[in-house]
Amino acid sequence: MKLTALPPLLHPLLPLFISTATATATSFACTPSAFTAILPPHASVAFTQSLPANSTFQVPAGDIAYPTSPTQLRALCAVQINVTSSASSAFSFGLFLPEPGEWNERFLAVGNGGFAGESLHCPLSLTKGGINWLDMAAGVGYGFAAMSTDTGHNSTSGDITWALNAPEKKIDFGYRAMHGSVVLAKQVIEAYYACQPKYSYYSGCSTGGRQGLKDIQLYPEDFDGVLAGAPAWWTSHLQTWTVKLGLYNLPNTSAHHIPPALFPAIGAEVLKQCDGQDGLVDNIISDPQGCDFFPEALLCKGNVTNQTAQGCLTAAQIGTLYHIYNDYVDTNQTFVFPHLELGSEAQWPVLLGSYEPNSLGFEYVQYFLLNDPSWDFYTFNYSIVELADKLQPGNATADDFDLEPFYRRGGKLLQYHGLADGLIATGSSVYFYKEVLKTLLPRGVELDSWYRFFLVPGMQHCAGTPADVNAPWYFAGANQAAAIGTGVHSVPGFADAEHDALLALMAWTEQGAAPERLVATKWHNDTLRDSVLRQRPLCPYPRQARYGGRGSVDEAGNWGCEYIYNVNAQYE
Ligand SMILES: *[C@@H]1O[C@H](CO)[C@@H](O)[C@H](O)[C@H]1NC(C)=O
Ligand SMILES: *[C@@H]1O[C@H](CO)[C@@H](O)[C@H](O)[C@H]1NC(C)=O
Ligand SMILES: *[C@@H]1O[C@H](CO)[C@@H](O)[C@H](O)[C@H]1NC(C)=O
Ligand SMILES: *[C@@H]1O[C@H](CO)[C@@H](O)[C@H](O)[C@H]1NC(C)=O
Ligand SMILES: *[C@@H]1O[C@H](CO)[C@@H](O)[C@H](O)[C@H]1NC(C)=O
Ligand SMILES: *[C@@H]1O[C@H](CO)[C@@H](O)[C@H](O)[C@H]1NC(C)=O
Ligand SMILES: *[C@@H]1O[C@H](CO)[C@@H](O)[C@H](O)[C@H]1NC(C)=O
Ligand SMILES: *[C@@H]1O[C@H](CO)[C@@H](O)[C@H](O)[C@H]1NC(C)=O
Ligand SMILES: *[C@@H]1O[C@H](CO)[C@@H](O)[C@H](O)[C@H]1NC(C)=O
Ligand SMILES: *[C@@H]1O[C@H](CO)[C@@H](O)[C@H](O)[C@H]1NC(C)=O
Ligand SMILES: [Ca+2]
Repeated sequence: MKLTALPPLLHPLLPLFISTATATATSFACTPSAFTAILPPHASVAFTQSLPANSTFQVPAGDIAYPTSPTQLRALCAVQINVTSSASSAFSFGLFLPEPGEWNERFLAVGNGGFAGESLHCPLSLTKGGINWLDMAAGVGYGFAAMSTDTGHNSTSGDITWALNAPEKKIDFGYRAMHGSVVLAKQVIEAYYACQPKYSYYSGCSTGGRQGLKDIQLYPEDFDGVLAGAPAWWTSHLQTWTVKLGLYNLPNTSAHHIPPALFPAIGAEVLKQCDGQDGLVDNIISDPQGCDFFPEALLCKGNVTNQTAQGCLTAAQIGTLYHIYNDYVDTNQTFVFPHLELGSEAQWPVLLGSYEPNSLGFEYVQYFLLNDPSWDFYTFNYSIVELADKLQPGNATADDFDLEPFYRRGGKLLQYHGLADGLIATGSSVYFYKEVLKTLLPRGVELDSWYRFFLVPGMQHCAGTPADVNAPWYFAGANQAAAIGTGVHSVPGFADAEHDALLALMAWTEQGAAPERLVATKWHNDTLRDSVLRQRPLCPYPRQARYGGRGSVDEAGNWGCEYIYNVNAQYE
């Protein structure tokens, strides 16, 4: 903020006001001692770093979960603060504080996790411990003072061994590190800029989605607006379903095992049958829940010597398909977890391994639930789910559907989930939305004015789309900028509230402009962002995008949002 160019004696009061503001803004040096002076005793400064415009922030060597260094930053002060949370636990958080003149006067907390769409074999980041500098950097691109916490442990995704006999660390992961970091970050921001942020936002996907929902359930005052993608909200069921799902396809010596080499053939058959059932043959399954799929079309005919070459399945393998595409229902017809969607096959190798279920399932049981590393996943049964529900280690599950306090304080919630997500069943987001609806509608609290949920046809977990589908998936959701570059924020070329979900959330929160639709973008090459391949509207659930029948199917303007059923009709 350069104020020296202003005429010094324009108004007798003006120089006084300006000099005060300047003094406050610049008197707070980006040094450990300046931050230490304002922190409570249980918090300490790990480091500070002052970066000029267009810098690269070198991620500290220890952050093994988020090693990628963000580039092309605004001028800012980076600070990491360590916080003692109990006698046996601590967490850290990072803050990027744009220079006062670069600050948009708003706070953004970003979440952890996020299958950033880089690799099919990169597992769901449920427990990743580390500061998510890259998502913070995307926030800085808008001018936010951006914060991320390491949730109190240091691990890559898929590694839950840190949780063994560590109940306090589990609580940090469950909710305490996020809330504690939010509270302290707001204090630091207020001291640094000598004013409170006008609005506080949250953006997170996967575990990040869970963190956002958990936070507004426990602390409705924390955020004015929350963007929650593919939330891993149902910890006690999601992790145990992950074991159950993996076991459907094991052991690999059994007749019912489907080798991952056959997944592409299954995906191709699903696409063939379901693509047109949504009304438009375009390689995108826009309504997998409405598709009538006939798996027996995949049966091997006659003597097959090489199944992979034929791309066909045995009757026993078809049985496994039925398990995968059906809800997990256990004793007494108890619904445990929804099924993977038709169209999710490209991500199946993550959870449907060839020798064990994903570690996010069985390590959750071993280290998070039972504190017994010797537990054998082949002994899994429903009693494990019941135990998880009973113990709820770390109180991680975000299943308080009474979001009325958040609604009453004026909060806005924007949730989304990819329909080709192979890591967290899309139906779990639908279930969450419906549970909130069932909790609040009977009290006369409609959802449409403050909570909207968008399904994203063809999008995988948080980001990305299979190469043969090429569905528009980019709308600046959590982790998405990081998936296409290290210096990216918003939607390059379309930085507006229609194409950018975070800007949409801000317009809704600050101007009351509810998102009637979002427009998702697919470039020919997303990392180059060379030219737009197609754009499509995403519609507030349960509306669905419908092609109007005229003009290019790749232009969002030729599509509308249509109700399948109108849950809010009585209020409109
Ligand atoms: C802060 O926490 C990080 C991560 O646990 C650790 O590497 C660092 O040594 C800590 N710094 C201080 C000053 O406690
Ligand atoms: C920003 O830095 C990059 C290298 O990281 C450089 O290529 C580019 O020219 C710089 N832009 C400006 C405006 O300085
Ligand atoms: C995290 O753990 C790895 C080893 O697993 C270590 O190399 C790294 O320094 C640790 N980071 C921090 C911040 O403690
Ligand atoms: C399949 O193979 C068996 C033995 O190799 C043979 O007896 C049978 O006729 C074959 N069936 C068909 C339909 O080719
Ligand atoms: C079966 O077919 C696949 C795909 O065509 C090929 O890669 C593989 O080598 C074949 N296996 C055998 C045993 O011939
Ligand atoms: C299932 O229902 C029966 C009969 O109501 C009951 O006795 C039993 O405890 C139930 N089992 C579980 C696991 O809830
Ligand atoms: C099959 O599973 C066993 C462990 O049960 C594993 O050692 C082996 O590598 C697996 N084979 C394949 C082809 O994945
Ligand atoms: C389920 O697993 C538990 C723990 O391994 C075991 O005690 C119990 O007998 C099992 N129940 C059934 C119905 O198999
Ligand atoms: C978990 O939540 C329950 C219910 O809200 C509460 O009674 C309990 O104290 C919480 N436990 C922890 C460790 O926060
Ligand atoms: C996009 O462009 C980059 C850089 O040229 C290239 O490495 C990558 O393979 C391209 N991706 C696709 C899907 O063509
Ligand atoms: Ca279609």
